Amino acid sequence: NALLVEDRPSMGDEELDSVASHLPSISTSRSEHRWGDTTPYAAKKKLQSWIQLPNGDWVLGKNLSTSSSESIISLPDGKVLNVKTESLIPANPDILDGVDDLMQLSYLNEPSVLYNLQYRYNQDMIYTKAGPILVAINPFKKVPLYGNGYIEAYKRKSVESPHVYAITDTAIREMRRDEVNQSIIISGESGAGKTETAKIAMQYLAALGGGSGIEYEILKTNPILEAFGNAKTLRNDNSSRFGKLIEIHFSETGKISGANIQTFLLEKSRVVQCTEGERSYHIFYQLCAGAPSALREKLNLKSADEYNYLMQSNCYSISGVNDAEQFRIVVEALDVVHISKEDQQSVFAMLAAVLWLGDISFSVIDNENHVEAVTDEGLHNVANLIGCDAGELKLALSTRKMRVGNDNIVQKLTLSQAIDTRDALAKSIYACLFEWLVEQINKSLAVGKRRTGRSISILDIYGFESFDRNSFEQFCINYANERLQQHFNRHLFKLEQEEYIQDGIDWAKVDFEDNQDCLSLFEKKPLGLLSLLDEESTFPNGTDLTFANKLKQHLNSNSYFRGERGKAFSVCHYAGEVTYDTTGFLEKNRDLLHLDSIQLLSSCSCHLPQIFASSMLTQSEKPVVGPLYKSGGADSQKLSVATKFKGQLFQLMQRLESTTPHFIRCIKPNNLQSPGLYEQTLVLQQLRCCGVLEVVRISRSGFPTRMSHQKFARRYGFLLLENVASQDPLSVSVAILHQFNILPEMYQVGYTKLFFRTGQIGVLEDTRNRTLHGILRVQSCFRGHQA
Ligand code: AD9
Ligand code: MG
Repeated sequence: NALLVEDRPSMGDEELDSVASHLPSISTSRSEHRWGDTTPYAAKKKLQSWIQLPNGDWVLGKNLSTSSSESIISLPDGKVLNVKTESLIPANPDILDGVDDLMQLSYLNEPSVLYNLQYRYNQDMIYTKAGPILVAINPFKKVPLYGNGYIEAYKRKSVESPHVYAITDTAIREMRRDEVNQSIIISGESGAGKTETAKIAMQYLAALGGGSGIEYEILKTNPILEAFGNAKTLRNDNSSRFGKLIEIHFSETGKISGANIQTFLLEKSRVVQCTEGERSYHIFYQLCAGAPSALREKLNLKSADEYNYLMQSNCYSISGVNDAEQFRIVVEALDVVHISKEDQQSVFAMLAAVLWLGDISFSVIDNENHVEAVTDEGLHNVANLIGCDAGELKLALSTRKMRVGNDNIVQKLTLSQAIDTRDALAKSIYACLFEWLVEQINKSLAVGKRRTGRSISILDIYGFESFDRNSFEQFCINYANERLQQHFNRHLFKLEQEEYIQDGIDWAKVDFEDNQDCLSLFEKKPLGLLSLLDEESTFPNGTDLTFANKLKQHLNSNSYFRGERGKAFSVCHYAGEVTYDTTGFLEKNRDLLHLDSIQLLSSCSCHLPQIFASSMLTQSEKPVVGPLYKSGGADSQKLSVATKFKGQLFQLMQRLESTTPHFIRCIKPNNLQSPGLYEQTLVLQQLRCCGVLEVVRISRSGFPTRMSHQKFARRYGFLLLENVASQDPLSVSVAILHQFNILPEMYQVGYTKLFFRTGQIGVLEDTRNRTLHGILRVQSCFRGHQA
């Protein structure tokens, strides 16, 4: 690895090492001693810099000579380069290699951050702190960091390395100490490890707060929600297609007393449509592979590769996963969360109904291209499974009742309208089933009587997304991330501010950026992205194009918005610019299910369809004949998807505001889901998107390096050329600052600590190392003479 080439000195290593080991360390953290020990001391005498290669990767170069304009640099592969001095980015002294917390780095630049994370990742140390955040880099293999032994060690605080366990432990302690609810906010892009991280945190909570037995139930919600809400995508074999907040409640004795799960924005479209190489939700394949014969017969099940909805993506299995075995695990988990066998049968019937819906076909019945559902196996099976008359189902899929003026008329459907109606029904049944399941689970986990009202919430939510083509889903996801980012910024700002105030520092000199302007672009009424989307969604003649044009007409002067060619527009998010293609926006936002379909469900003899219908009707004020979705005005009936999501998000933020947050940022080191591969540019882009570099930037704009007066005086005091009158650490420290001409704006003197702008300590360290090296050379010469 190019970055890890060691700068081995030719002689005197041991001697230098032994002297170095007697010097006070720059930090008290144990792990740092560990890293410090592995590095030959003499390596520190040379100044090192980062040089960017044409492919974007960074390599560590040795400065052979430097003038103000040009420098001669030798690269790890032996090449010597002549480069502009201003293009060099300073590297940290080797003593800081692999530090536990990026904030300990003297130079907080991007290559140094990347290198430090990689240094640790290569040794399976996948967790690193960045100030208050935990960074977790997906190992894509089993790493020996988990289980009871580790849980016990973190509980006793006998290990200090950053870990999800450590974060969770802090959350538990702070909940008890401050009597404030806590939250663990996990984000990162698809496949970065959020869901695994959430499970690791839950494992720790269950181990520490277990005892009542409810913790076992809580852990069993994972296989259920993953079966119904996760799918294989091109990015992740087990991708969550919904956001999740699980709130775990504690009793006065510190035991888990119950939990509550809230889910966000399930990707419904996957049920009816799925890209090549991806799969629909796991549960469909599990059911087809694992249902016992009596159930197969009852549901008339075929194998997965015979259903239209599952056939289109041409992908049926996941390597290393046995769907039949998973089905057994899910059924067992359903038992644990007290879903009755009868309800389980209904759930499977709904799943089969969805699959059979996809097999219903249509035939043209007149010369105006109107169609009618074909009375075949598919239609009969669906009718049987949901408990309705086959004729009624056929009618609901082939016609639409409308109210024109004062007349009720029946309109026949064209093929594409009929397919949309059928697919909308399948999507609704599945989404309702998912919601119903979560509701049942919540009933089972309902908090017992002996609760304290204290809780720890874990948020596993999709991170910022920017693809080649971004649609309505990315629009919602990125809006959510913009909200979370604001929460994050404000929290960090508060933390920093508290520390400065505590040490008597003038914190007004720290500047923070807020993303409020971008949020306003989304939320402003009536001329924000969400309002305009809702408005256009209510117009019968509104199309994606008219929507895009309206945006351009009203928002072009907003600096966070840019109209693009055709139906597209761009938003400047905190994590970068994203171009959205509005194709499908209106339809996805309306999420239309016609009243005919709802009425059909409510007439069914099975109880799940009835529950689904009534849940849809509670959203409508009055059942009228006609398209159900209309927003604003007297006959407002169903909230648009974006508005509902915005409401959920506000609620979520309110809940989070009242908690002490702990942030975990998951990073995916490569796109191949393969162990050991660390792609710098990919990691860098994520560090930027998930706010790690923002934290780094914020602290760089403040005074990130902190050292107590004592430690500073001890470490650099011997460099003083003149004796200081008073030997107290503060006077010695101030004398050092003066001697080295450290500019007043580069540091602040607090009550207990010195606060430095980034990079300042690096200069002192270099001088110290050069001086020490000089002393040693003199000593060894002297000894040579004696001999
Ligand atoms: V998505 O947005 O839901 O598509 P996640 O949730 O971020 O995504 P997930 O937790 O599912 O990613 O992790 C993806 C895969 O990485 C897992 O299936 C594991 O194979 C792998 N992984 C993640 N974290 C760990 C870990 N700590 N140890 C071992 C891991 N493997
Ligand atoms: Mg996930």
